[in-house]
Amino acid sequence: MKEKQVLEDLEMHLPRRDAEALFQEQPETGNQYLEDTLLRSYLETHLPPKVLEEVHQDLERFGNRLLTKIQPLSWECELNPPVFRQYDAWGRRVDHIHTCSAWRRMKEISAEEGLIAEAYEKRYSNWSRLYQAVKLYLFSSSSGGFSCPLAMTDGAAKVIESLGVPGSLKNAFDRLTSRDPEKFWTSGQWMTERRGGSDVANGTETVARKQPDGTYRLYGFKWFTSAADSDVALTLARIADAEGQCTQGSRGLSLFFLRVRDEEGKLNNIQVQRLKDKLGTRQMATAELWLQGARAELISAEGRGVAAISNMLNITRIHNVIGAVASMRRMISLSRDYACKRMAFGKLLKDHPLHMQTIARMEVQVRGAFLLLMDIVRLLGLAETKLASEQEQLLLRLLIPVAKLYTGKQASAVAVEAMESFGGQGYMEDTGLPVILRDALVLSIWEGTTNILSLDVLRCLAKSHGQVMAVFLSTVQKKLELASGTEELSPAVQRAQEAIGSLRQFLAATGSEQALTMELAARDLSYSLARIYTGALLMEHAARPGASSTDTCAALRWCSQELCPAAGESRRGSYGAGAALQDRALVLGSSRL
Ligand code: UCC
Repeated sequence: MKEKQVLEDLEMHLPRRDAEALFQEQPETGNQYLEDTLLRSYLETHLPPKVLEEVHQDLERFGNRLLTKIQPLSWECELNPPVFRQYDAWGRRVDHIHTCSAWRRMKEISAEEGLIAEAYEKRYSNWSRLYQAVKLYLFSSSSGGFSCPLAMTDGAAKVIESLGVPGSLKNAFDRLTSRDPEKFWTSGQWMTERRGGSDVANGTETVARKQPDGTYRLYGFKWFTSAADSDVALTLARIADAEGQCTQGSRGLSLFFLRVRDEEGKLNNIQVQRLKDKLGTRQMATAELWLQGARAELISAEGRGVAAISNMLNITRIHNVIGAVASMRRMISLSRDYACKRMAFGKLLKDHPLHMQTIARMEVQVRGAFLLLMDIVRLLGLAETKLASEQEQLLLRLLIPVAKLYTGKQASAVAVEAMESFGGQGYMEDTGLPVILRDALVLSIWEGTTNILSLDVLRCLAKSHGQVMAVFLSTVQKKLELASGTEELSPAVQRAQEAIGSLRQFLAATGSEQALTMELAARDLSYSLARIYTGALLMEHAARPGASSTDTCAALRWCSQELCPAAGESRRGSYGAGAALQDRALVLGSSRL
């Protein structure tokens, strides 16, 4: 009797049926194109009407396909990472990398959607590149990691195109840019060897030996080869002379093209040592490869390998920016949806001002990053159709490393912050949210770390003898002049003008300083360029006819942060020899100075 009462009480207070059911609503997104008001307003502002009409129809269709067909495949890719089988049952070495059917389907979809082809067919002239980037941006966070091979495929196609598509590479180019899933090839970019991935000039040990037929055989060990299931790859090696000697350093490096497997699927004298055990991007096979006489074709002038592959690097770095913006947009869209569904303390999260402030701060970040990305692909489109001025080409060269390094950091920060907006659920693997975080964390590492890219910014400034900076400043100035016609933007314009003044002073003061000063300032200088330029873009967007109050708000908020951290740090003496010694003491301990 007593026992029956206890059971009845339990049932009254906490019916088991309810406790077992899901009691929080899952955050979701709809058609990512239709829901992205900033993207749509950008396209409406910039695209010619005829192009906009066609592109709009395709993007709406693509947005639906992503939602209903592609996103489920993406999750399958995450659940079924590649598996490496080194030997068959009878002890024969097979080095087989097995990828799941969803991953292989992503390859077909990429071809069908023209995710690479669009940029090379140029059917919308200078707007084709931007249109391709928009599709990749929408695809990125539903791609199950397939954005990575696409980045390298695009980079390889770009290198081949820049060589004038030589006859020997015509077939490869056609396949890399094909819309036919049966023909479509992807490419790898094998740059990293066991001495590391940043100092390519000194770290590359792979040797190329010329064969009587004019081809080469490559011997070496590639330590980090992304998308090892790709059909072809571009890679660097040192050509050995008749005595077997190689030139060391950057001037000894040449660029090669190779097929990874032959028609029967047999590896091209390549052994797979193992797959990498990575924190994220687990959907993708990244491998250590031994090149044991892999047949390859020399595709750069001898000793010009780094300059030749930099065409690829600049494209993959833009893809990195696409990935960063896409991942921020996805996280924030999910946070926003959750805020409209989740009740806490008696009301929906969206009715808690502090919660909304947190998401709004992230929204400002992604808006800025998005406009920076659009500006870069707009410039790239102009350059690729020979419509870019010399100044625009210089600006593009500068903005690529600036955007790559800045958005990589933004993406990591936003992913962590957005995860918190789901409470403990954000930390649960089966929500899919940790995947977004893990995959975002690599964006500031691969394709050049933040510091390496900051040094690339210095390289770019030095090589142009000040011309790049002049173009940068005059471009920003023009945007500010445009924005100054809009009353509400005046506090932002003023802050940006002050930041430019500080930047000019900083450059004038450090121009004559030693290399150490510039090296110590490189990261803060790059951040300053990113913040000032992005602020100008946000203002430009907010000053257009038909802009919303949200556009103005985003511009004002962006510009209320410190826009020129380099000037402040310089005033604090952070870039002197004394500061460098203090840095060492802080890190190593004074006893080891
Ligand atoms: O392979 C990797 C993983 C693949 C994953 C793909 C993911 C794609 C995105 C995903 C989307 C979701 S990661 C590979 C990581 N490694 C790097 O990114 C390399 C990082 N290191 C650098 O960038 C270095 O700065 C180096 C390698 C460029 C430095 O080499 P050097 O030889 O010391 O540099 P130099 O001597 O300064 O440059 C040689 C030439 C110069 O031209 P000339 O000789 O005409 O004066 C430079 O101006 O190359 C030119 N150059 C460039 N040109 C160098 N960098 C560039 C550039 N970025 N653009 C144009």
